[in-house]
Amino acid sequence: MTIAVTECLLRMYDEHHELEDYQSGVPRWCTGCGDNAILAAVQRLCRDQNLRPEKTVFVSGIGCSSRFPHYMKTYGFHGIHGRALPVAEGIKMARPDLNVFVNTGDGDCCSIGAAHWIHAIRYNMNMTVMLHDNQIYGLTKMQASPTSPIGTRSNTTPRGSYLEALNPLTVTLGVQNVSFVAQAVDWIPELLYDIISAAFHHKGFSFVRIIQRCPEWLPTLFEPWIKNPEKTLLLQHEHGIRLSPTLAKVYKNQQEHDPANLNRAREIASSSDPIPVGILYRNPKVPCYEDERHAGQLRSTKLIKTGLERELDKFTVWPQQGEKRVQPGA
Ligand SMILES: Cc1ncc(C[n+]2csc(CCOP(=O)(O)OP(=O)(O)O)c2C)c(N)n1
Ligand code: SF4
Ligand SMILES: [Mg+2]
Repeated sequence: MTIAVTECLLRMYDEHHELEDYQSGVPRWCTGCGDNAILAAVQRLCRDQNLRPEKTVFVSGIGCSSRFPHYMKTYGFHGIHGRALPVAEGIKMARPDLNVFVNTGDGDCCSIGAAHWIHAIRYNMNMTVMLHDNQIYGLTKMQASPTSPIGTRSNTTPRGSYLEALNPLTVTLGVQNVSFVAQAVDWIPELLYDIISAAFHHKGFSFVRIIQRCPEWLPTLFEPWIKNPEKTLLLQHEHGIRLSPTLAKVYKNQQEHDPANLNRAREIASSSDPIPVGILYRNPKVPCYEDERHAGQLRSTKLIKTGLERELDKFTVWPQQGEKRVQPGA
């Protein structure tokens, strides 16, 4: 009896996680970089959800933001530029039981990785995708990205960029099978946490665009929005985010928005001023590709054994006809 109680207590201790169980290393991001706020929110979420580190994986591409997996004491895959999503899909297909998170930059996702992004939306695999959108290539020292506002002066556009910025929200909302789209800003940590948490709880491809400050290359870009709360439109709904009284007092520009309404979501998403913050769209009925393809069954012992034997058979040298077959170990 005493042993059973001790075992039970030990198991509870083992399965309980503190913040430091998810923290790894000292981030190399610049002081004031919005990536720090995203990391803090995600580590808190993992702790609050008591996610098992060995059942959790963070996947990224290349960029400042893509250093994210290094700072999580979980599994991680710091991949190649633009390819975070196919790597994450492969992981989910092989191990649908894992909590899969993706951290990608605006260059990583919307430029070199754009084709993967579009298809990942359609596949709707269960993962939480955070687009760290600082509207610039940070790591490579300030080149214009697809989300840079028109007129952005950068090393590739010294006279100012010529094209209208691509809107990652309207793009995502335009793809078949879209199932979750939200927007957060790094400077309202309470909402950042709530939105990433809602994304995590949604079963499907949860896409969160996080407007992220890069004080190194675009130090004043979001100042007007930070200084004037009227320029942020907070979306709230019983099926979306509920605002705390403190936040509601500061951010008075609010709107009831039912995340089931796709057309309205598209209208709201097209605004960059005010910046809409909250859950734009959620449809829990869209099937996940890994379920449609019964990905979990690929893990059955029988199937793994059959697959392994089939692969090994490719390299087996069978005896010529009439030759005696030598048994291994004979
Ligand atoms: C195939 C390939 N092309 C180009 C690069 C150079 N490169 C590294 S990161 C990067 C852009 C990163 O920008 P973003 O994804 O916005 O991330 P941030 O640094 O802003 O977080 C580029 C072009 C590379 N590493 N690999
Ligand atoms: S360069 Fe910009 S994005 Fe990169 S770490 Fe510094 S502030 Fe963050
Ligand atoms: Mg960027």
